[in-house]
Amino acid sequence: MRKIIHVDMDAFFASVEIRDDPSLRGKPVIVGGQPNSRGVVATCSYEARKFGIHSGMASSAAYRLCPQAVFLHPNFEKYVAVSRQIRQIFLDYTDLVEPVSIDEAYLDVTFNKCGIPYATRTAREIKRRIVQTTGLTASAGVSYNLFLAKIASDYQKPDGLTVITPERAPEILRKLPIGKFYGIGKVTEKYLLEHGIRTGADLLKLSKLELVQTFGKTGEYYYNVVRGIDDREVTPEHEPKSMGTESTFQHDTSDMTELVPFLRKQSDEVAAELKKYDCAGKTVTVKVKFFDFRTITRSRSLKDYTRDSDVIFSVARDLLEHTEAEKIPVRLLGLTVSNFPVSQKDESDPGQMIQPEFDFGEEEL
Ligand code: DCP
Ligand code: CA
Repeated sequence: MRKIIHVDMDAFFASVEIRDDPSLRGKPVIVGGQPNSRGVVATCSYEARKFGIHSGMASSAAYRLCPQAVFLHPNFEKYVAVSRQIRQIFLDYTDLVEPVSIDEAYLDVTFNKCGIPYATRTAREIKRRIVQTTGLTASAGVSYNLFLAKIASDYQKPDGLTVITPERAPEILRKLPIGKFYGIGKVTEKYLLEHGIRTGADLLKLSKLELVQTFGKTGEYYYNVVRGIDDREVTPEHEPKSMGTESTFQHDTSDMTELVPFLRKQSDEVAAELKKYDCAGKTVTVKVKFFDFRTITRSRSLKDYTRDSDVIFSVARDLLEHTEAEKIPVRLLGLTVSNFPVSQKDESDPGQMIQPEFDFGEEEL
């Protein structure tokens, strides 16, 4: 049984603006386009939501519903900065963090770095640290799969903490409006409502065959998710540790006038890849596989990080010239740049990994 936490900041853009201008506290605040523009509402404070205002609505329509609302332009740099801060907090608890948007992430805390035995306690601590660090509140959901954790975080917004245990899941799923199920978008929701399927309880009545015939592969997912089954895993952001390329020659060769231009081309490719992913590395490695499949690697570390094709090439060439490539026919050449700047994620101490007995903690719905 896994322990998944879904964390979602409350009225995110609006909360950041209110934090930075306390005179806005308690007022309907709308972040997005101005009322006299063609813009839309990015988000709004909970006070504004009472007037029926929501994300995606035309700002002019929002103004008609609540003329006294304060309309603000978004400050994306500020939101990204907060997003980084919360992600850093998550990484103190687990490396299995999957950000889903600027203000939302899934965490798999089945094995957590701090040895906290309860997912609920972990979630409470994360919420506390988010307030401490950013001055903002988040809602958290705790459960045994991603879908239920997400439903849970939405349950008691704002500043909520909800646990969905395996015992409570069936009841919650039966009552859940059909549009809230993962993968059911506006079109499918409309279709299902037209066919009298309004809640999880209605969805439960449909057989797997019926669902697959109507919705294809997704139908199978609907069948499972309403039964509390969701096998999706928390997939952390991919952080490359190195970038490289290798290829085999058409004919084995010891001819430097063939090998060196090959390495030049590989240096250009690796440099382009490093630029594309905004990476730079300190270590250049050349791999040589000889005709008899004997393979060697030669590396050198530089003083500075580089993604410069000329620098990479000159090091790689020197490394190659110090091998037996000129004497023994070469079958394959590879070039890799590694030793990227250590991200804070890698610096954090993995600490003691413990697997506590299964328990969501003391919290009940
Ligand atoms: N956002 C946007 N346009 C949308 C939806 C959202 O620009 N149509 C932005 C503004 C939100 C942020 O993304 O602040 C996060 O979106 P959420 O859906 O999580 O909404 P909020 O965080 O604003 O509110 P909630 O408390 O309901 O999570
Ligand atoms: Ca949010």
